[in-house]
Amino acid sequence: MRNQLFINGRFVDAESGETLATLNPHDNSVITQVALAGKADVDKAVAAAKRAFPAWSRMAAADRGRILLRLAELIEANTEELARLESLDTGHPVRDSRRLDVPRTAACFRYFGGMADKFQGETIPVEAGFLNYTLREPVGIVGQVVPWNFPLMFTSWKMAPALAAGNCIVMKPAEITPLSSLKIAELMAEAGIPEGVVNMVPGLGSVAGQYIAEHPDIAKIAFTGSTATGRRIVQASAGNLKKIQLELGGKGPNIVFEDANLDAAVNGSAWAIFHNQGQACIAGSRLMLHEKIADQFLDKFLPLARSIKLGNPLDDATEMGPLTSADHRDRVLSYVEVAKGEGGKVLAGGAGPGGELAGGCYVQPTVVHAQSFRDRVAQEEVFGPFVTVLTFKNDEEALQIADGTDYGLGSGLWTNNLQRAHKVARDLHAGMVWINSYKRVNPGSPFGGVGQSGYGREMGFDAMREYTQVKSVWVNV
Ligand code: TAP
Repeated sequence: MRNQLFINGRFVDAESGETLATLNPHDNSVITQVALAGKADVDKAVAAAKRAFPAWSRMAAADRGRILLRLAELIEANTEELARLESLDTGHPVRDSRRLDVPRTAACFRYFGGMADKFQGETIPVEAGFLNYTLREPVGIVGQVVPWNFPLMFTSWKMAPALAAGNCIVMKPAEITPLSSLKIAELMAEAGIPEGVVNMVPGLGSVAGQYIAEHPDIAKIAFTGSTATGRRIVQASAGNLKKIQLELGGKGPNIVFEDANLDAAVNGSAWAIFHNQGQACIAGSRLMLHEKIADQFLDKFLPLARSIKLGNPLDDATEMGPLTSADHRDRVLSYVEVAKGEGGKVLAGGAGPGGELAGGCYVQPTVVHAQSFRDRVAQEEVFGPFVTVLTFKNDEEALQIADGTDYGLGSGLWTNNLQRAHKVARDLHAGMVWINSYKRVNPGSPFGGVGQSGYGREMGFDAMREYTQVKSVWVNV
């Protein structure tokens, strides 16, 4: 298990010698001590990235692509180890890590490996006597700060387009979940990524993360995490006017109209909120039911929520694991009291499980019915297996509620009316809409939000635009 910083192609201790324990959320036992990067380590990582940049950025794009394709293969060949590491460190059920996180990580590197030599500039018809064309150039040294909810997948979402475009990277994984990202660093070296191109500095957000945001030699920062930290990053980045990309929180509306296929909507809505214990920025955390079908829907949804099998994430039979940390479990459970205080009703769950899981970071699948869409449980991101039920009378009210938060990330709707589906999709204030489905992601499809959910897009051609800058060249012909 890799537990050191990865700088200039080597695993090394922190300059200070400091380490931080990473815990298993199943029972809070220590998995290992991980080196803790400070400012001096970030400086070393940036210096290594600067040295590597000229050769990496000028390498034939197809050659960069080939390395990423090799990496995708290595990830697939190491599926079991990566899946178990991710589950051990985060609490993801291993069957999800194996079936979703690892294949999606490989798919992302493969997609952008293929993209490397297909993302191109343009020729532009300007005035007579001149040829004008554009070059898509890498931004330079890119800082990337990732959270703890999907560490493996988010490592690929951030690194793959950045590398395909020819940038060098200094990445900080979340302090509580660094292990799978460090394994990816090891595989990157094996795949042939030259030393210094990728540097990994696990450390505290307030120290290493903050310093990456401030660093004068880092040209761009890409961040996924909370809106509050996003704001801090924008402020810290102002010194050298970094290019910024933010993927922040959400409070996803998942709207079930009266004409929906109820069975599909019930299953899809459970997936929308309970996958990864609800720790997803795009989780369908506001379950909005048309009042005509609300009771019928809940008659099916509540037993399904109660039937989800909690357990050790390393057990193949487990459907829901623990939350990723004890602090976070306590924060999620505090919203049960918030709901009660607001006059909400707890329809399912609302506590940690007893028995042998009592010592871990577990929370039962929780469903609360809120009085108003303005209540805190209908406005604030809980980020756990906690769904707030709201009812509506018509399409107009559905949109008012759906768009009635500061966020605008993922959203979903269930209906058999084609016209309504497209009209509501158009009117939703959101970066992503799923119709008769929820929480689909693909490396080709842009991912990101509006409003307090951030700006910029991951995935697809949009991600390549984020990681390049345009140079316009005029030729006097
Ligand atoms: P954040 O503080 O936003 O953590 C995300 C990442 O940012 C971590 O790597 C963190 O480092 C780092 N970070 C923290 N302070 C920083 C700073 N001043 N400068 C640069 N980087 C910094 O999230 P959290 O406190 O762990 O979770 C709180 C809430 O955020 C959650 O309950 C949830 O609502 C939201 N959240 C959203 C997402 C997504 S996908 N949108 C993901 C995670 C959390 P350390 O963790 O190492 O300190």
